[in-house]
Amino acid sequence: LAELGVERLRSRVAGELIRTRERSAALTESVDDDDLTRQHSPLMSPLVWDLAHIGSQEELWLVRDVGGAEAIRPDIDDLYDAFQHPRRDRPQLPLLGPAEARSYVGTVRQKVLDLLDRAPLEGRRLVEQAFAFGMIVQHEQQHDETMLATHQLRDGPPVLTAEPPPAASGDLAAEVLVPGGPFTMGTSTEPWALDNERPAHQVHVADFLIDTTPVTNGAYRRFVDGGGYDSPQWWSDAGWAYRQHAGLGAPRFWRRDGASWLRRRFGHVEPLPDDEPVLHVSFHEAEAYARWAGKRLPTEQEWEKAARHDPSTGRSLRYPWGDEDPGPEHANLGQRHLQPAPAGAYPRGAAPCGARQLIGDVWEWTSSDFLPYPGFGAFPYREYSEVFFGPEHKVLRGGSFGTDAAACRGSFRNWDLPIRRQIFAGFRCARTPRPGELG
Ligand code: AVJ
Ligand code: FE
Repeated sequence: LAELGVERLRSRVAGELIRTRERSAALTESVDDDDLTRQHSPLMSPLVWDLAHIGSQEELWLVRDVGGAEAIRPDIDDLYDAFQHPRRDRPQLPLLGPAEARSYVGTVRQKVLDLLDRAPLEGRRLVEQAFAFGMIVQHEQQHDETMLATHQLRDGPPVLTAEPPPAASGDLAAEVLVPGGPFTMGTSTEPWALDNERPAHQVHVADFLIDTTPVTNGAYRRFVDGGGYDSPQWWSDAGWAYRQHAGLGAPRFWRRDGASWLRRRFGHVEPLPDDEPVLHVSFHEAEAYARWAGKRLPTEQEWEKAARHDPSTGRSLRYPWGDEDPGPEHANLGQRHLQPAPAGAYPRGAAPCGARQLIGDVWEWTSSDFLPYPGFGAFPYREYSEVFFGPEHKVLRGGSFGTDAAACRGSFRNWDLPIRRQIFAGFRCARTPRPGELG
């Protein structure tokens, strides 16, 4: 960080803040005020809550904590505290209206850009301060992905547009072997890594095979059409109870059309594309599919080893393709496309083991609970991740087409409840080699 030079750091941070705000604006300007204030699903906040919450966090962390400035709107702290009000209750709160919310986030941002101009960004506090700005960029980007999920839940004609993703290329083996041995998991050097990604530590992972690509709609459809949702043998007890209670019969947003399937995507109803990674499945559905396929979900450790371990150097890479920041040739990130690319796209994003699309396209469920790494220290707040550690949350890895590069890397950890389907999540399978299989 220090090597970057303070002026370059300032302009990089300002650039990221501005670029991120453009996305928040696009997501909240593409719908009318009624759409902004309405709740499209009890699982989600009204879009106008996310918008003002973005400003409120920015006021708390940057204007007040880093800048030491006076509060702008201390009266709304509680309204936008995610821990005080569950999403389902947020539409009943006396929220700022669309115009007020826009003007509030603009006021906060102006103060933050002024602060960035005069922040000393030096000495002992450099890393801490630069991290606080990075954390706010990532926080806004995470809410932009959440707002994109709200757009997916919203009824009505399409309002968002994007070009289609690139095609698949090359003949791929279905799975690749990752030989057993140690690797370095997590990071102590990635400047914007959040507390839960730290510190770097050695982990021993036994031989495993992992799918080269995420599981596709075509493959998943065979599970659905073959009665997978009516066969408790494939499901865990908790998964089956959830499947029964929620009356699940297919991934969210699928609709039967005679013998085939349609899916709804940001207001477009279209034939289900067989070659695209399956999306909008819960952990329980992913786990049931894997068992049906004679496989299992990868552990978080296996996933990260497949994504980052470079056997030629023994190092862990920042991304599957190397240490270079993500570009459009590497991965489907940043809402550049509003759907996953077909399985087998992004040859330049392949990991050393040969697996593709580990970053971008769809978040991937792992079999692991969200737990701290050895040596974990909460930073800057317990509320960012520590309060979520435990068996009730499962880890997702890799980011989706809705995730921005600023909030995605090989070490990045996402988490959610195993019943959640509105997030842009799919999965890939793994398995332990059969005795004698490897010769
Ligand atoms: C990391 C995506 C689980 O959205 O709940 C946003 C990110 N934390 N505001 C979430 C987050 C606080 C978080 N996830
Ligand atoms: Fe938040």
